[in-house]
Amino acid sequence: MSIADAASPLLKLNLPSPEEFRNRKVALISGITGQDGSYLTELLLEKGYEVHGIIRRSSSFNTSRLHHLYEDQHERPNKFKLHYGDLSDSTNLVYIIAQVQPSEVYNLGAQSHVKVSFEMAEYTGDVDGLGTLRLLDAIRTCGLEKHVRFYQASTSELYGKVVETPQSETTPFYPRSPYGCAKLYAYWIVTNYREAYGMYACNGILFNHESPRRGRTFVTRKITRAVADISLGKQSCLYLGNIDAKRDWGHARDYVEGMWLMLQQPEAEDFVLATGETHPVREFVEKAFRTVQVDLEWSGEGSEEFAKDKKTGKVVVRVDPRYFRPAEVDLLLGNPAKAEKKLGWKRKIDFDSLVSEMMKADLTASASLVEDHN
Ligand code: NDP
Ligand code: GDR
Repeated sequence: MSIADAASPLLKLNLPSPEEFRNRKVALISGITGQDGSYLTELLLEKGYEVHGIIRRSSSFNTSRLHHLYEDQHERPNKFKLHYGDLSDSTNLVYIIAQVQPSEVYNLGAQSHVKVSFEMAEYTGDVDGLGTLRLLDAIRTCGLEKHVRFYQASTSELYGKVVETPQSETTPFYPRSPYGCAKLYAYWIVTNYREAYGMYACNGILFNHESPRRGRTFVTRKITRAVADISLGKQSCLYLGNIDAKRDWGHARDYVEGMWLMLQQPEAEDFVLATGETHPVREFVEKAFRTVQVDLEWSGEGSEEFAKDKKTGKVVVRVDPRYFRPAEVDLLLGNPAKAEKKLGWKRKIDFDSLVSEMMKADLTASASLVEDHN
C-alpha cells in the first residue's frame, strides 16, 4: 500500500521550463475591480504584460475603475481579459489558473473593510483567509507551483495592537479584527507554501494607501467626498467614528509598483511598504477642509466631540459612536527600510499631495453631479 504524495499536481499541463515560462509575462489579478487592482492593471499593461482579472458577478456595474482600460483595448486587443470567479469557489479558481497559465498571480481579492468584518466575520475568514489557500492550491493542482510567482496582499492590520513602533517585517503580530485574523491565516499559509513546496510566494505587508479611487466607506474617501459636498452645499455635516486613530497613509499608485517589484527579485521575501509617517484622522479632516478654505474649531470630548466652521459657526463634523469599532487599531506607523534597500522602492507622493489630489477629484466629481441634476 502507498499513500499519495500531497505535493504532486492533479493536472499535468504541458509546460515549458520555469525560466521560459516567466518570459511570457502573463499576470492574473484577483480583486482587479478594486482600488489597487485598477492601478496594478495600468502598471502591468504599461510594462507589456497580458493581464487577466477575476471579477465577481454582480447585479450592478462593478468595473467602473477599469472602464478606461477596457476602452483602450480596442487599440491593444487580447492584452486584457476578465474572468468571472470568486475566491470562495475552488473549482472555478483551478479552471481559471489552468486556462490563463499565469506567470505572476496577485491576490488582491478580499472583503477588505475592517468594520464590516466584525459583522461578517465568517465570510471574511472564508474569502480573505481560506480564499488565499484556495488560490495557492489551484496553482499546485495545475502543477504550476514552480512556475508562478505569487503576491499576497498582506496588511498592517496584522500588527493591530501596538507592540512596537515603527512596525517592520520583524514586529510581532496582534490582529484586532476578524479581517486582521483572516489576513494572518493568509500570511502564514503563504509562508508555509513557500517553505513546503518551494513556491515563489511573497507577503507585501502594506500600510494604508489611498487615492481618488479609494472605496467610499474608507475614512479618507468618506472625508474628501463629504468635504466636497459640504463646500458645494449638498451636505451639511460629516459624521465620523474614532478621529484620534493614527494611520500611515500613502498613495496606491506608489504601492502597486512595490507589489510588482516584490515579484522581480531573485528570491521570494516579505516586505513592508509604508511612508514612515503617521497622522491622526482628525488631521486628515482638517487638511481636507483647508483645501476649501474652511478652518475648523473643535469642541466637546469623546463621543460628544464636534467641529465648527470658524467663519460661519456651522457644525460641519460630528463624532458618531455608530462608527466606533468593537476593537480598534490605535496607531500604525511603518518602517519601509527593507523595501527601500532591497527593492529600491520609495513612496513618491506625500501626505499633503495625497489629500489635495483626492479633494480635487471629489470636488470635480461633486460639481459635475450638480450639473447633471440641474
Ligand atoms: P478594495 O476593497 O478596493 O477591493 C477588493 C477587491 O476584492 C474588489 O475587486 C472586490 O470585488 C474583490 N473581492 C471581494 N470579495 C471577493 C471574493 N469573494 N472573491 C473575489 N474577489 C473578491 O481593496 P483595495 O484595492 O484597497 O485592497 C486590495 C487588497 O489589499 C485587499 O486584499 C486588501 O485587504 C489589501 N490591503 C489594502 C490596503 C489599503 O490600504 N488599500 C492596505 C493593506 C492591504 P468587487 O469589486 O466585486 O467588490
Ligand atoms: P482601516 O481603514 O481600518 O485602517 O483599513 P479605514 O479607512 O476604514 O479606517 C481608518 C481609521 O479611521 C477610523 N475612522 C473611520 N473609519 C471609517 N471607515 N469610517 C469612519 O467614519 C471613521 N471614523 C474614524 C477607523 O476607526 C480607523 O481607525 C484599511 C483597509 O484598506 C484594509 O483593507 C487595510 O488592510 C488597512 O487599511 C491597512
